[in-house]
Amino acid sequence: MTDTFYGSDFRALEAFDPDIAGVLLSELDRLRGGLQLIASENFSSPEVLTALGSTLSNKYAEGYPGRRYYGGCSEVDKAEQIAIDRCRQLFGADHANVQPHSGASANQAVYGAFLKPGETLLAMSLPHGGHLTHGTKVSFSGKWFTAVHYGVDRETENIDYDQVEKLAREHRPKIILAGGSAIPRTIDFARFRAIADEVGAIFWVDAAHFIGLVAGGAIESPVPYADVVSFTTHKVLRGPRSGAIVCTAEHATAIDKAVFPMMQGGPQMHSIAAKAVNFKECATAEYRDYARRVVANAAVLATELGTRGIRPTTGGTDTHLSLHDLQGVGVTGADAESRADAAGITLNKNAIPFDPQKPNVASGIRVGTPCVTTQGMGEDEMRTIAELIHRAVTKGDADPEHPVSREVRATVSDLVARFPAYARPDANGR
Ligand code: DSN
Repeated sequence: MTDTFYGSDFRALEAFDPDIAGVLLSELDRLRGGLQLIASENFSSPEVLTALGSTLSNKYAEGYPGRRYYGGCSEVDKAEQIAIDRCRQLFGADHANVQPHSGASANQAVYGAFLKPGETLLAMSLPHGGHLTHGTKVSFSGKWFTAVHYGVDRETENIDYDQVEKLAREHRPKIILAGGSAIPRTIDFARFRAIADEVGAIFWVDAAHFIGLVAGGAIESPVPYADVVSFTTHKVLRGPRSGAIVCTAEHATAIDKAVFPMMQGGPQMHSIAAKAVNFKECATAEYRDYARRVVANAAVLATELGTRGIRPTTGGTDTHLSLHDLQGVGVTGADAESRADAAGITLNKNAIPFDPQKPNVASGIRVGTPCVTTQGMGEDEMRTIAELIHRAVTKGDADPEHPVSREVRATVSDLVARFPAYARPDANGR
C-alpha cells in the first residue's frame, strides 16, 4: 500500500476542505478544457507535483547542505545536493544555487551579490521585451540602483547591439544584463560578453524564459559566456514554480551569500526536491525532443498568424514564443486577450516595441508553445490554433455567449480532447 504521506492525498483534502479541493478540481478542468498559450507557463509532471506536495515542506534548513542552522537536515541535505549536482551537470556550470524561491528572488540575489545601492546596471527596457526586475521604476531594482536601458532596433525589432555598446561605453555599468520576457529571438551572448569585457562589467543573463530550450539543447547556452545566469524553473523547463542561479566558480561564494542570508530565509525543501526531479527529466532524450518541438511549433504558429495579418515582430521566432502586432487587423491587445479568453484560448496582451498604446491596452499579443507541445500537439495543430486565434480575435467578442466565442470554443474542445493536458486515469487508475 502506498503511504499517502509521501505525497499529496487528494481524497483526504476533499473530505476535510471541499472548498479548496473544489478549486483544485476546477483549475484542472480549466487547464484541460482550453488552450494554454501563455509563453511562461507549462504543465509539470505528476512526479514533480508529488515532490511539491510532500513532507519536505515542513523542514527548516537555513544554510546549505552540511552547513545548516537547524538539526534534522540529513534528509533534505540529500535532496538539495542531488538538485545542485543535477543542475550543474545539466547546464555544464561550475556552481549552482537551487534555493531561490522564484525568478524575481533569484534576480534579487544577483543584485545583492554584485551591486551596491546607487550603482549602475544596463538592461533591456521593459516596453521592448525586458522584465520588471531589470531596473523598472516600480521595482526595487529601479528604486535602489541606477538603471540604464537599451532597446530594439526600429527596423529589425531585434536587440540593438550597437546601442548596448554605446550605452556601456558611456555609463560604464557594473552589470550588463541580457534577457527578458518578450524576446522572440535568440540573443548574441558572444557580443554581450565582448561589450561587458570592454567596460569591465559583470555579464548576467536572465534566462528565465528560454532556459528550458537550453536544457534541451534546442538553442545556444549562455552559460559559457556569462558570469551568472538566473532562471525560473516552471516555464519551458517544466519544473516547479521556482528559481535557480548558475555561475562561474569565481562568483559562487558571493551568490550563495546573497541568496542566503542576504535575501532569503528558510529554503523551500519540497520545491528543491521537485527541482531535482525536474533536472533529471530535462536530461532525458524525451525532453530534448520536446524542446526541439517547442521551437518548431512556435515557428509555425508565428508564421501562420502572420499570413493571417497578425504580424510577428522581428518576422518570426527562434524560441518558444512570438510577439504579434495587431495593428494590421485593427484590434488592441486587451481586446484580443478578452476575445480569445471567451473562446477558450488563454494568451496575454503584450506591448510591442514602440507601442503607441498604454501597457494595459497594448497593440500586441504574446503566444508560446510550451503547454500545447507538452500536450503532444504538432505543426498541424499549430495551423489550426492560428486559425482559431485569428477568428476569435478579429470576429469574436469578450462575451462567451457570442456565436463566434461559442463556435471557436467548440473547436478548441475537440482539439484538447485529442491532446489532453493531464490525461484522465484509465480504468486501471493509471
Ligand atoms: N510573468 C512572466 C512572464 O509571463 O513572462 C515573467 O515574470
